[in-house]
Amino acid sequence: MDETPILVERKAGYRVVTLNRPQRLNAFTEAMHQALKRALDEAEGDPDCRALLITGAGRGFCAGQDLNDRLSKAGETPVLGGALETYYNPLVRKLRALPFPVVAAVNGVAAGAGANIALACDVVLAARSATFVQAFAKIGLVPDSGGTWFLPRLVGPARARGLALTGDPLSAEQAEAWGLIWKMHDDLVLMAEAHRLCVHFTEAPTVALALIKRLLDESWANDLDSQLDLERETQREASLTPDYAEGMRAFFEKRAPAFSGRKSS
Ligand code: T3D
Repeated sequence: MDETPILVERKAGYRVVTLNRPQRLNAFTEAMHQALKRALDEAEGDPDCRALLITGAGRGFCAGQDLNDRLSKAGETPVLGGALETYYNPLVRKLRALPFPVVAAVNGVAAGAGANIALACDVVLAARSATFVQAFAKIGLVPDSGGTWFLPRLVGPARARGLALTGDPLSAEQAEAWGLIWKMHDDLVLMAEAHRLCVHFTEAPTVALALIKRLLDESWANDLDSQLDLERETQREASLTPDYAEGMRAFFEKRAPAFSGRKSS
């Protein structure tokens, strides 16, 4: 069943990573984590990769940890934390740090760590039929994979508490209305929209986008003064890229810019 837990498709300028354990709603096993890590490392190492699309095979996006791997024998109490340290936390950190936009196309239910891994992506699109479920409290756990960080920042403390404490599913429509995700699309057009966005990113000033990701993430820990300083330094960095020069030329020549996405020419 797990022969290929992650599928990778190379497109012109971006890659599509599909979580591929549809019988278990793409729940995570160690093999799937390892394959996903390889896929992300390879995308990061490819200078021609300027965006990444993550989606799920079948009717779900991802149901979080495969609970079959946590069944304990009689008399044993499993102590969790190891998988967070080894797999989930590095995965969330990697998604945030990838030097290009990561688009999640949430094609169906996203539960537990599956929901929060989607939220760790830069732009989250969801099918109308998708749901987001903080399933953890239903089995006596706490949200992980960044859930307690993303939720209050995205939807505010009251809604974050409601979602995390009840574990009730949130529809894609409500998720969009609350600002948990970027956009909901009808099921039939979700993937076309996700690809369209990735193609857009392949033509974008990739280094500036990576700097934007960093600025927005760091803003949570900064006061306004420090953030202004960081913007000044980051703007200097952006202005040294060939894409800034090209953007300026294109503006004055009244044409579309041809961004290379490279750090230097
Ligand atoms: O180290 C650590 O463990 C800590 C890390 C924790 C990270 C976590 O993610 S903890 C949270 C784990 N996830 C869950 O608790 C979610 C469990 N699943 C559900 O609550 C429901 O399946 C869903 C709400 C996601 C979807 O419900 P529904 O009715 O659409 O589908 P279903 O019938 O429940 O599931 C379909 C099949 O997938 C089913 O198998 P079957 O009966 O057809 O053979 C079901 O057992 C399987 N499945 C769904 N989620 C998981 C799973 N199998 C293993 N692990 C799962 N997480």
